[in-house]
Parts: sequence; structure tokens; C-alpha cells
Amino acid sequence: MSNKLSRRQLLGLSAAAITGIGLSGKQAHAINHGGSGAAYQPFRGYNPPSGEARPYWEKTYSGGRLDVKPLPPVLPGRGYKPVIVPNGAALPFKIVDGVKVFHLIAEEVDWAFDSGLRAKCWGYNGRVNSTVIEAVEGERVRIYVTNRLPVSTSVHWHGFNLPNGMDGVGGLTQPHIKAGETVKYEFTLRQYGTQMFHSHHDEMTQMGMGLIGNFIIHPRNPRPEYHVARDFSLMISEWHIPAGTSRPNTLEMNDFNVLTLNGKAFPSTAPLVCKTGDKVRIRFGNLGATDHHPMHMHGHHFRVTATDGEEIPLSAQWPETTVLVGVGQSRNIELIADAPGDWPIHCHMTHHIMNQMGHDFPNMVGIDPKGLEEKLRPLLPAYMTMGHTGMDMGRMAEVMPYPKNTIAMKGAPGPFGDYIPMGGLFTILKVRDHLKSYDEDPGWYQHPPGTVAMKASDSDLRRDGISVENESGSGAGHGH
Ligand SMILES: [Cu+2]
Repeated sequence: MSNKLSRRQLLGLSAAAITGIGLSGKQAHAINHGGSGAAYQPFRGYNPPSGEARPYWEKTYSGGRLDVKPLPPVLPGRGYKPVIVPNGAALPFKIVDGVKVFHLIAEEVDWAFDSGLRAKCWGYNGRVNSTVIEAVEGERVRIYVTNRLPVSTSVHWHGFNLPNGMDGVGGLTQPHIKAGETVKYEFTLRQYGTQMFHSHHDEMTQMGMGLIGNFIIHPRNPRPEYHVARDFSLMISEWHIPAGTSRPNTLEMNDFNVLTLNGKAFPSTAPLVCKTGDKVRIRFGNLGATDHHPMHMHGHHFRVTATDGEEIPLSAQWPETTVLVGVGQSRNIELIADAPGDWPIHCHMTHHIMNQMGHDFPNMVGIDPKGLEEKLRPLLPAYMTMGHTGMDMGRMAEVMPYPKNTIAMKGAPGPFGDYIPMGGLFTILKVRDHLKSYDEDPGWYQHPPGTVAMKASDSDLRRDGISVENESGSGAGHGH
């Protein structure tokens, strides 16, 4: 059997089926997925009204029809509330004969990870990791992919239930998209959730160069719980960009030194701005090379509400303050931002909240480097020992000039004149009672008087019988 069926052949087969002409098993199978189908039925989700059976597995492609009739396209702000893409944007679309048409362009992008660090990366439509495609369940999408890279590529729709030939695996489900070519993908969205898209050609290089993104599909008939005030989309990735170089080294497997949210390393990650009491959703995707990231949030707990597979039934959602986002996974979390303040959201792997960290140093923790530094300074003016004090940001900035095209290993000036000693996979949930606009960084939180941990006063120490000089640490709990 020819592996290419023309549209006319398919129509012919359908007609044969209708007129009851006998067909071989193989042909009959083709009809199953090729006849004229019913309209797409919105997914009821995993939280059906009580008493109704839960439709597990109903909507995977194996149980669906290839030719399902799409539902009408929906406009942002009308049928769905667009996601917020910190440091990024949703890809524009147009509607042609009831189909949402997108044009994705894979190209080299001179990308700023931070004001100090740029690199020649690969991205979609002028952005790295931060071009989001957004659509609505039941819609028909047609996505043109233009390849402006010097090599072949392909785009895989990660976590989608779609016809096999639209899966985007170069060489397996389609020919490679060669340099200069434009290829057309077209399918009906038969699910909703936080899905992703990425190159599936020379994956280590192309995904490592930045060809990844989130693909948000909103439900067609959302339940009331779906509505949130703030719906953020964040893509996690990791890079190896040795200080002073300007191209990511995608051969690196372990020692990543630039960790990013939507292609930005803190302090360049835009804060997630919320009003006190807002219901907030954060969609984490991870298409980095090898690392899984336990994303931790301060000051709040949240529920894990969905994976890239599907939403999690209400009865099975679990509370957390840290959600592990493995490579190739997405996780939705939801919370009520009810605590005003500046709250970190960050990966809890301590090496992932550093920028341009190298790891080939001897362990100097516990060593007094003073004598050593004095001896070495005349030979190496910028020398400083890396250790428990050596990583101190403020001092490092004074002593060590950074090589060209680097960012501070960690840190940014904070509200107290001290450095915030983190970088990389770090951003800030800014919750405020009053906001002029969601689109404006409200600045640092103004703490109510008496609510900031400050140096203890002598009268505090006296009142509580804390003797700083005389108590041994081990004896402090026993009283005297
Ligand atoms: Cu991490």
C-alpha cells in the first residue's frame, strides 16, 4: 500500500465505505481515521459532576478520530484570558476560513540573558525560549514553520494528541525541514493543558541552542475553578556559556552555568506581579538538557493542578511548596497570593541559582585565604580565593573585574543596600495590596514597621537573657 494517500483516494475510500463495498482490513482501518467525523466534543476533564464516570484515556489519539470537525476559533479576551509571558510574548495569529494560522520562524537570535551577557542562540520569532503559542481546545491550527537556520530542523508538538504525521520528528514522521524551507503543520486541538514545542532534529544542539517553547491550550468550556487573575507561563532551560564566549556550548552535559526562566537569568527575570488575594496559576515547562528542577515558592503553599498529560483530578491534587519539574515535563501550580511581599520563586538546587559559575576550584571552605591573597595579588591583581567567603558577591564585585560578556555569578542590589545572593533560576512573586498596573514593576516591598528581621538590640538581648559572648553554641539551649 502506498504510504501516501491523496485526498482524492481518501474521499474515494470514504465513498466506498458509505456504499458498503467490501474492503481489506488495512483499508477499513484507513477509513476509521479518514471518514467524515463528528464535531470535536470538549473534554469534560477529570473532574466530572458527581456520579458521572471519569473519562480516563478517552481523549488520547488512540481513542479519537483523525478527522474530527474543529470548533470555531476563539479570540483572546473573548473566549479565554491570555497567559502572561514574563520577558516574552505569545505568537500572533490570524484566522483564515475558521483555522488559526501561525507562522513560526526558527532563526539565529542575538539574545540577552542579562544586560551583561549576550550570546548567539537559536530561537523562534526573535526570542529565545519565550515565544509562546496559545490556542483553545477544539480549534484547528495551521502552523507554518520557516527554517532560517543554516541546518535542517523540525518542530515536535510535545504532549499533543495528533495525527502521527504531524508529530514533527524529522526523518521518522516527516522529511526534515531543510534550511530555507517552510513546512506546514495542521491539526485539531483535541485536549487542553500546558503543552510544549521544540525542535526534534539534532535535539542536543537545537534544543540546547534555544528552540523550545510553551504551547498553552485553554479549555473550550472551562469550569469556574479554571479562572485565575494571573496565569503565568515559564519555560526553564540551562546553558553552558563559558565566561567571555558568545555561543552556548551544547556539548556540555552536566556543568551548566546559565540557568534561565523564559531565557533570562536573575536579575533579568521579570517579577510576577500580583494583587493580594489574586488566584494565580504558574505553568512551568522544562525543556533543558539534563536537569530536573525543584521549583520552590516562599510564603505560600500551592496545589499541583496539572501535568503535561492532563489536569489532575481535584481529589488528587496535592499541596506543596516545591514542585519537581523534570526534563520534558510541565507542571501547573495554583495558589492564592494572599501574603503581601517580595517572595522568591526559585529552583532549590543551589547550583541553579548561580550565574556563570565554574566548578573547577579546590574547596576553600574553612581556609583563611588572607595570607595567600596578599602573596598572589602582586602577580595576579584580580586573584581571589573561592570559598565560603570567596563567593561573597559584594566583595567579588569590588575586587574582581568581570571578563567581557559575563554576568555576576549571583546577585543584584536589593532594597537594603545588600546584595540578593542568587541568580539563575530565580524570580520574585511581588504581591501588593495596591497596584497601579499589573504591567509595572511595583518596586521593592515596603515592609510594615517592625516586620523585618534586623540586628538584635542590646535591650532585646538583655530582656531574653541572650549572652552573645559567654554562651557556647551547644549550651545555649540549656540555660544557666
Ligand atoms: Cu534546578
